[in-house]
Amino acid sequence: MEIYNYTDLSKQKVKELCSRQIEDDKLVEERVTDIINSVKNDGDKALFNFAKAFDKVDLEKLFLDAEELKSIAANIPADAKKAIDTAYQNIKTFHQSQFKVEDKVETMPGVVCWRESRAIEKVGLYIPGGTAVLPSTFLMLATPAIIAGCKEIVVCSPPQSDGKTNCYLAYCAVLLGIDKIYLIGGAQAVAAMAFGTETVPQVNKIFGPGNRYVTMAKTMVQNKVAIDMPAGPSEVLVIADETANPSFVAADLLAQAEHGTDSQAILVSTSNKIITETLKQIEVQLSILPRKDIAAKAIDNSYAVLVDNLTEAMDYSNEYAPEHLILATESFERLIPLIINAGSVFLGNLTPESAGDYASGTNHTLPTSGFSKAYSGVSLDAFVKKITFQHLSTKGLNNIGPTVETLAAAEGLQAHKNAVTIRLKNKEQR
Ligand code: HSO
Ligand code: ZN
Repeated sequence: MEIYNYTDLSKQKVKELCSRQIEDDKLVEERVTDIINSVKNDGDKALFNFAKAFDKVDLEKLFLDAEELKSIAANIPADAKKAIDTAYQNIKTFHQSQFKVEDKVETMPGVVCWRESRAIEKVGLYIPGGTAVLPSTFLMLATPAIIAGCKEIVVCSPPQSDGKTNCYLAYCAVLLGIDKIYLIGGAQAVAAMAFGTETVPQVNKIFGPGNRYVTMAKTMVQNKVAIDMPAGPSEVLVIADETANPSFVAADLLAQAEHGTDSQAILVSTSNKIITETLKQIEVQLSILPRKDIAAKAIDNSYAVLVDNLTEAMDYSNEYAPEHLILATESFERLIPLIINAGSVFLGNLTPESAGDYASGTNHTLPTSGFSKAYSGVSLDAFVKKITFQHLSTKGLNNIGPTVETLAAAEGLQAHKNAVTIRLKNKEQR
């Protein structure tokens, strides 16, 4: 892990350090194009073939139904069941609190405007398999979808080698009342949900993380469906001052690093001592991690920055725009107003990112790769559209009419003007 001194860094170097390495994805793009076309042309048949080619399973059918899910879910260990129940309750409580009815506003006498939310009718949730199966992602995506009132929730996850799903995902489905999991992974799952097949319903918006193929597919189907956000490798930036605990900081950096070799774990500290001790702690803790090979590579791609003070640390963080920001300092309170760009923030020395990854209630589907400069993480809002309404009374029409007429005339749009004039003239119908 390289260490930089902030005062020695040129603006250009800061930019470089903050820019995420995006590989040339030409090959991925070509392959995903082929996959999308196959699913578009051959529907289910293509999905069975991809299951055989990529997941190495001969599927009899493309989904598990409620009965099958129930019987797989029965194998869940009691402690895992309890943990999922607790996480679900917290996620539900937090996302339910985001449900807000907005006030009607009278913008001028007789002109009333307001907004109402309506759930997106059909949503598709992608739950990754591969090196880590993530039941937590299932909870994070399905819970707000259910609260929002989405009518159809299509869940895709790659099949295991036995052609099933694991007991954790099956238990989540039972708990959430989701009666089907489609056994489809990768870009083909995204294509199936974007275009629909004989078995898989077409959806209006696709959510969920995934590998480069899934991400590329989501990018490519955007002229057909909406997506939650562009996704890149997961990342954390930890701001630590002398009140931080190096072993906690190291643990947080490693928690991020174990996600994938391309994950980034950045340490920004006001204290040289904290940096040195954290690096020592990383060595100690890394050596006994089951995913040490993955984590070690990610740590190699990461770095630490020594800054003069916490304001400078915040400047760096805002430029980096992390997915997760941990403020490992007792003075986190005064830093909150300085945060401009971050997906989700973890305050103080006792708040690990893992809490938000699993169970505190906040969503873990967050903007990566600097997109926290412009995107929010997934929340209830992501599953609804806001529709605006307006009503003009006679008084309202009289009040606003001349303004509209003048503006329509200025734009040379006579029909627009007429739509008002005809009403203003037609007094008896008002
Ligand atoms: N840190 C990941 C979410 C996750 N962590 C799932 C563990 N399981 C992206 O925010
Ligand atoms: Zn995580």
